[in-house]
Amino acid sequence: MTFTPDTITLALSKGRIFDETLPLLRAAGIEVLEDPEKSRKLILPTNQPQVRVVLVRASDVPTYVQYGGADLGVTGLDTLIEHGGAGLYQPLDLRIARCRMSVAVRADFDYAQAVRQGSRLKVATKYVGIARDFFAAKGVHVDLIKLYGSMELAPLTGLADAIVDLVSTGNTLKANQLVEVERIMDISSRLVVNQAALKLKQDAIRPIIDAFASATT
Ligand code: PRT
Ligand code: MG
Repeated sequence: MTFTPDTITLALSKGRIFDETLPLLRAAGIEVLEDPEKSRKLILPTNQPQVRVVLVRASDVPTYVQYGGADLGVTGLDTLIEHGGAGLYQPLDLRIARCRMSVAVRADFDYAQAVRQGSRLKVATKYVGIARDFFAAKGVHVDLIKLYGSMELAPLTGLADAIVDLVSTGNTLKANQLVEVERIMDISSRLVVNQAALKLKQDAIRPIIDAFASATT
């Protein structure tokens, strides 16, 4: 594999985004030639010599695309909002990896009353930007505690009154005796494209966007 300036690099994260992007790639005639769950490689070749996939941490996808480490990528709206979207063209809602961003508390915590009384809430989350905007719009004062994972543990240990996290089936909340008290927004994954790459590599990138668009609708 040689990487000419015409090489197209697509950033994906392992797991649900990779898995749910595969059918869209197939619709664009692109087959990834290695299974990321079996290989330790971070750069995966495809059946198209000029197209490669790079595997990055989910929260790093927008950064890779912003700075041109990848020409395009697939990222959750949650991650995209936290990143801010600078330098990114966002042509498509891919409608994959769907879930919702919610507020959850311990079943024995009276959230409605805490809000009514104007109490100051301790909120633990990985999504501090989304949480800050949401509570500010509600006029609720919060102390935000930034976490990198296992948010569900925060209300159970007394670290926080509430969490802001992604919910899909609700099983994780249920297993930890937490209840969803607000739905902040619906989440799905977006195609993001480096703005300079879109101009310079139009002929290669446009067909991919178009194929994704027809496979999505
Ligand atoms: O895992 P890592 O720290 O590397 O990064 P990540 O967690 O951001 O990556 P990944 O692959 O887990 O998620 C990538 C994207 O998938 C997210 O940015 C979302 O846009 C989307 N997505 C869709 C989800 C879920 N559904 C989801 N259920 N991301 C996470 N979850 C987690 C949630 O945080 C909670 O812990 O699953 C748990 C809840 O699931 P249920 O089904 O029990 O409700
Ligand atoms: Mg995860």
